[in-house]
Formats: sequence, C-alpha cells, structure tokens
Amino acid sequence: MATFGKILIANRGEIALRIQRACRELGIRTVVVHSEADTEAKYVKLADESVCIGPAPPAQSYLNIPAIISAAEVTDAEAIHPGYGFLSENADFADKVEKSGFVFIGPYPENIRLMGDKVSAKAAMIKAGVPCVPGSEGALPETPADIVKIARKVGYPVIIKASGGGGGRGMRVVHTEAALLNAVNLTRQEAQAAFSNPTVYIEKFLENPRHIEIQILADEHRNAVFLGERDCSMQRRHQKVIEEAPAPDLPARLRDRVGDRCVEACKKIGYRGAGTFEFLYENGEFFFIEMNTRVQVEHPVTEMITGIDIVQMQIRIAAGEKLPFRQRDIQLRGHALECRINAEDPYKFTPSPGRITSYHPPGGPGIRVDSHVYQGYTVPPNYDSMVGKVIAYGATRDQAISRMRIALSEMVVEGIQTNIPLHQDLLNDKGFIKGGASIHYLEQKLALEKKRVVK
Ligand code: MV4
Repeated sequence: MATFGKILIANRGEIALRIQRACRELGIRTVVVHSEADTEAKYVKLADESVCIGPAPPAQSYLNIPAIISAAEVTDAEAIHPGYGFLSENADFADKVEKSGFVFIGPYPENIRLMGDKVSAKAAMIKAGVPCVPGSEGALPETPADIVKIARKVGYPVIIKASGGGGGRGMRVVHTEAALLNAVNLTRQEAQAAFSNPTVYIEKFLENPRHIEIQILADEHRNAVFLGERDCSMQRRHQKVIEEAPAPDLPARLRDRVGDRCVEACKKIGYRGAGTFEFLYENGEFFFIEMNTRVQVEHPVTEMITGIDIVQMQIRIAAGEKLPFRQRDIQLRGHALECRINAEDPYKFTPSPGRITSYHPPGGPGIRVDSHVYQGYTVPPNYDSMVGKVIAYGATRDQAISRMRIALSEMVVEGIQTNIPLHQDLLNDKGFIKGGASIHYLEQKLALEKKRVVK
C-alpha cells in the first residue's frame, strides 16, 4: 500500500484536527502550520510537529504560500493537505506544491483551474453529459444586441454570474429586458474588481430550488465512484446551517442517474481525489451549477451513511492507491444530519469570539462531534466563526433528528454566544421536519420571525 511518512496540514480549526486524526489512523506523522493567533490551540500541540508561519491575518499565514512550502521543507513532509477554504482551491498553490517536490492532497492543478473558472467548468460538464442550468453557452458576448438575444432565448428571469465567482459571490438576478444590460455591466465591473476577470455568463434563474450535491471519489487510475448526495438547502447568506444525507424524498433512480453522470465526468476530465458536484434541484430535475475540488465542511454526513472515511481516502488516493471499492460496494445506510456550531449571536448573526468558560460536548449513540475547542479555549476573532459540528446518525431521518435534539440539549458552550438556539428552533420547525425545503426556506422563516418581534 502506497503511503506517506509525514503530512503537513495547511489549515486550522476543526478540519486541521480532522485531518490529523485521519493521518494518525493511517500511521502517518503530522506537521501543523499555524498563525500566531492559533499557537495555544490544542490540535497544534497534539500534532507531531508544528511551525508558526506568521501573524493572525490569513494573508500572512494560512494564505502565505512560500511560508507553507518552507515549513514542509524544514520538517521534511512528503505531502500537503489544504483542508477547505484558504488555499484548498488555489491551482497556483497546488502547482507550486508539486513543483517543490511535495504531493498536493487534492486534484491536479489543471482540474482545479478548470473548475475555478465557472464558464469552463460548465462547458466541461455539458461535454461530459452532466445536466446544466439552461443559459448562455459560454461567456456572454460584448455586443448588447447579442446579450439581449441570448437572455430572450433563455427566458426571464435570468441570473448573471461572474465566471470567476462561485459560492454566491458575483451574481445578479434580472427580471426584465429593461434591466438586463445595466445588470450585465454592473456584474462585469464587480467581477473585474473582485476576481480580476470581467467574464460573465447567463442562466435561467430557478426560483425555488433545493441545493443537492453529489460527493465523488476518483483515483489516478481512472476509477471513480459517487457516495450519494447531501441536501444543503438550509442556509443563510450562502452559509450552510444544517446539512443532511441522503436528501429527503429524492427518488433513488434520479440520484443514481445523476451520480453516474458525475462519475463519467470525473473519468472524462481525468479527475483525482475527492470532489463535489453542486446541483440545483427543482421539479424532479438536477441542474449542475459548480464543482468543488476540495473536502467540504459537511463531508461527515456522507461518511456516516457510507462508512467511508473521505479524508483517509483523499490521502490514499494522493499516494497513488487504487480505490478499494467499486460503485456496487457502496451502500447508503440510514440518515445523518450535521449542525454547524458557530460562535455568533443566534439571531443577529454577529460574530462572538472570546474565551469558552464552560464546554460539555454531547455524546451517546450516533453522535459525532468534530471540533477543536475545549474549556478555556479562546476563539480568535480573525477567522470564520465555525467552532465545530455536531453530526447525528440514525436508522431513519426521524431518529437522526431526535438524536440531534437530545445532543444539542446536552451541549454546553459558555463564555461566547453560539447558534445552538437557532438549531434547536429549526429542529422543531414544521418545514424542516417535513424535509425537502428550498434554499430560501431559512431566510423566509427568519424574516417572518423578525416581523413578529417588531409587532
Ligand atoms: C442559481 C440560483 C438560481 N438559478 N442559479 C448561489 C451560490 C452559487 N453556488 C449559485 N447560487 C445560485 N445559483 C440559477 N440558475 C440560485 C442560487 C442561490 C443559491 C444556491 C445554492 C444555495 C443557496 C443559494 C442561495 C441563493 C441563491
């Protein structure tokens, strides 16, 4: 079995600990790089080695490519795991890692680049037979008359998206032809400023879809499988709040059909590693929007229903191993939910960093907690507010929900505010319990509750 002796983890927080645990189980030594704000973190002390690579601001530490590569050199690591966020989908970083003689635990740089550009990603998916949202085939032209013609053909409402965007950045919905050209120009300007790329494209705007994503694994020997889907519709301002697997009420044959398309696409583009195909799902149809070329925050719900350790698989794939299973070996069993626990005001959503004075994580059958925090830990103000994830598994969705309710009722986090009360509210919400809510559900619910408070 091909493997590594030592891996450098180029990330922080819960995912740095998660990757460390995968390494430990595989008998691989770990190096954690960290900023000055994370020196005292327990996962830093738990790693076999640690290297401080700069001050708190991400640009000077977790995004500092030369510092990370130097840390790999001085510690003699063989491979680098980027986690999620930070440099995980930076093709230039992946390139530099490999050119410096290390293995990048992730896809090939050219596949990261292909998927980072949303116009080229969509073109590749159309070519590979993955169903996409109808729209401009490729980038929008410059000529106003041509743009108007395309939008008419697609049909209003349309959405203008920046090719360099993704994850909700650089988009604008247009309801009428009168508003079209101005919206295109504004989106182009914003795209140029934010991504140094003014390329935009058009899609039919789907009014009330669900967000369903397909997890895949591919090895460098052109084998690929899909590990079912996740429903991530419960979100606010493009931040997912609760994720689950499988998606409630999704017909198995629809899942299998779209899963097969994703697997074929991976083989076609020569994809390597873990990846996620994001779809909008409306009226029984899947429409591809983007592909993520990293491990995702919500990967544990897939791990719970498949029994497959996705982070270990990323490492084994990067070491050149063949996938140890085929599609027919993959069984989806039971149901899993994940609640993201954020250090924030549960209804105003303002960040709430600070010292955790009391901490009691939940436990019991089917409960998993992925978190790096502990009593006495100080949540630094410099990073994303997520402090951990509670994952509940059950034989059925009802059992998973019930276990999650019990888990959150046991959980104590004091000294900072968290969104646990929001989760508890959602776990008792009729629309959530029913299952299959759209991407707008949570924001609509919160807007209604705000009105009620004002009255
Ligand atoms: C859309 C859409 C409706 N129609 N595309 C937002 C994030 C980015 N990944 C794509 N997004 C959307 N694209 C078409 N053609 C609605 C969204 C969208 C959304 C998608 C997934 C999860 C949450 C969302 C929240 C608002 C809008």
